[in-house]
Amino acid sequence: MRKYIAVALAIAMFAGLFVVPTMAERPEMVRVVVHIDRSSFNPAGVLNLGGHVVYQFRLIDAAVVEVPSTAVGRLKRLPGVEKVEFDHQAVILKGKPSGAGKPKPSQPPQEVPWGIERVKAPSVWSTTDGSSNGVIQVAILDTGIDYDHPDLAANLAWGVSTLRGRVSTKPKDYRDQNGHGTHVAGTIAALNNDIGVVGVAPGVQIYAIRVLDASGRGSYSDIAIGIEQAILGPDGVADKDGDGIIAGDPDDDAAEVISMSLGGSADDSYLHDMIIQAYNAGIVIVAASGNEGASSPSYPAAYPEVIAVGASDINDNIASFSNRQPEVSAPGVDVLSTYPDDTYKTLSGTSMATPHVSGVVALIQAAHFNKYGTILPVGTFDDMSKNTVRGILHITADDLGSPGWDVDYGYGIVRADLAVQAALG
Ligand SMILES: [Ca+2]
Ligand SMILES: [Ca+2]
Ligand SMILES: [Ca+2]
Repeated sequence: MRKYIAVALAIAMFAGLFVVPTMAERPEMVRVVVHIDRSSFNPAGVLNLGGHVVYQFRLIDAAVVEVPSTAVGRLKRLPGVEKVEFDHQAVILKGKPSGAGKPKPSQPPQEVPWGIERVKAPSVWSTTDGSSNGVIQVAILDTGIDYDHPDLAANLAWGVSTLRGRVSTKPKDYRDQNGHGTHVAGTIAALNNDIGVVGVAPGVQIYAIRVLDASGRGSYSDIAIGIEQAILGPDGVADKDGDGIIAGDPDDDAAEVISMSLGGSADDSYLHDMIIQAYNAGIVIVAASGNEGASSPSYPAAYPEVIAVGASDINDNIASFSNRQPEVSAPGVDVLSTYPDDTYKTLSGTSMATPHVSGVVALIQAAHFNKYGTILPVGTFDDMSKNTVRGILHITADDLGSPGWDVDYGYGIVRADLAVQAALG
C-alpha cells in the first residue's frame, strides 16, 4: 500500500502536480448584487442554490446575495431576478502621510489647519458653526471613527458599520482601524475648543458610517448599503411623517450631506440607483475625484448627482495626483486633522479635500435652516443660481485657472464665507 502511494506521488511530481487534492472541494462563494422584481423574487430560490441573501435593499429594487461561483448562471434564471452585477472594490483616496505629522502623545493646544483658514471657515462661525438643533447631519462613509477622540466625540451623533453586508451599530464594529475616517471626520467637524484642530463646521453632527475595512478597502455593495443607512438614519425609516420631505425635515433623521473620500473604477448601476435615491431625498453628495492624476473623476464622484472634489495645496496649485474635471476644489495637500488614539496627523489626497467641501455644504444648510426653517435644494453641475447648494458653491468659489469652470479647478476653491452669505441673502 505504501509502495502504491509512493508510485502515485512520483507520478504526480513528474507531472508537475504538487497540490494535495481535497475531498469534495467546495466552490468559492461570490458576492453579487441582483436587481429584482419584488413581487416575484423569492429568497428561498437563492437558498436552493446553496447561497443566501446578505442584505435586501429597502430603497432600491436590489439585494446583495452570496452564492457558490458555480451557481451564478442559475441565479440569473431565478424568478424575479432581472440582472446580476458582480461586487466591485473601492478604496480610500489618500496619499502617503507627510513626515511632519507624527502622532502626538498628549493633547496639543488648538491650531487652525491651513485648509480651514483657506476656505475662510472661521469667519462664518459667528453666524453658524453648523449646529442646527439636531437637524443637519453629515454622514461620513469611510473606515469608521475613533468615537471617543476628545476633539470629535461630542459631534458624533450615530455610528454604524455595513461591512460585509452586516448592519451593526456596536461601537466596536464602527471603530476606525485605519485612521482615514477619523482624519476626514476632523476636517468636517473637529471641535472648536482649546485642543488639537478645528473642522470647517465645528458644531455639526456627524454620522460615522463604516463601509471600508482596516486596510481602507471595501465593496461597492457595502457602500450602497451605507448610503441607504444615511437616508434611513438611526430610526431606520426614510420619511417617518410621510410628508415627502426627507433631508432637512426635523421629523426625520436622514443625513443632509454624504461625504465619500473613496472611489473605484467600476460603474455599477445599483450604486448609481442608490445615489439617485439620496439625491432625490435632498441630500448633497460629495466625493473625492481620485488620486491617479487621471483626466476624469473616479466613481462615485463621476456621477452627475455627486460633487467631485479636486485637491489644492497651500499655494493654490492643483495637486499633480488630483484627477481632473472636478466640480470644485479644496485643500488636500498636507492637511492636519484628527487621528485614532486621540492623536493628530498630516495627510494628503483628494480624500482630504472632500471633507472641506462637505463641511462648507453643512454650513450653508445649517445657516439656511436656522434662518428660514428649510434647507436648500441640491442643484446640478451647471447651476449658477443662489437658490441651490451647488449653484452657491459654483458662484462663490475662488475662480482660479482659466475663467469659469476649467479642467483643473472645476469652478474653483470653495469659500465658506461667501457661500453662507449667499445662502442667507
Ligand atoms: Ca479642537
Ligand atoms: Ca418627512
Ligand atoms: Ca437630518
